[in-house]
Amino acid sequence: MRKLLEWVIPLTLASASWAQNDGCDTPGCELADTIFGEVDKHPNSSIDKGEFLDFGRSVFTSMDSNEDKSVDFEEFSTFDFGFKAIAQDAGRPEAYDTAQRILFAMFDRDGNLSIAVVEFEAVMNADFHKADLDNDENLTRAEYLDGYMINIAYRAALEGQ
Ligand SMILES: [Ca+2]
Ligand SMILES: [Ca+2]
Ligand SMILES: [Ca+2]
Repeated sequence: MRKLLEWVIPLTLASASWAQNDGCDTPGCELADTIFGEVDKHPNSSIDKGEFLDFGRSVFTSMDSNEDKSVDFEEFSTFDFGFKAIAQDAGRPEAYDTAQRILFAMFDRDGNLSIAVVEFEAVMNADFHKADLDNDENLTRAEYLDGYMINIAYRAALEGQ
């Protein structure tokens, strides 16, 4: 638990510094930007909650390779948006592994070492609202890049901030 807290505080600080940066100038940010384009099914440059949760469901299904409706750490760590290659290129594979463990622990709210569908959806829901700074039920590109926990965690790992 102590380890988790040591991470969360720098993550929060990193997130505040990114909020002033609307340009994308790192591979991690560019990848997050590409994913934003995938989630935004009706391209209007913001993601509504339906799009966000639909995307979450398809990610959950992709991760759950043995189709038992839960995701264990092995399944979770095998799935990769592309951040892993960037971490390897940047010589930061250990930081990436740590970020994955932290994210897994966040999703696994009851700590039974597996993520159930309800846990996953509850966290997606909470993360959407955390990122939606103006509470308009839509995530703009900036809100998504700077406020969504997954992006913050992986980018912090990749960029060493
Ligand atoms: Ca599974
Ligand atoms: Ca669980
Ligand atoms: Ca918003």
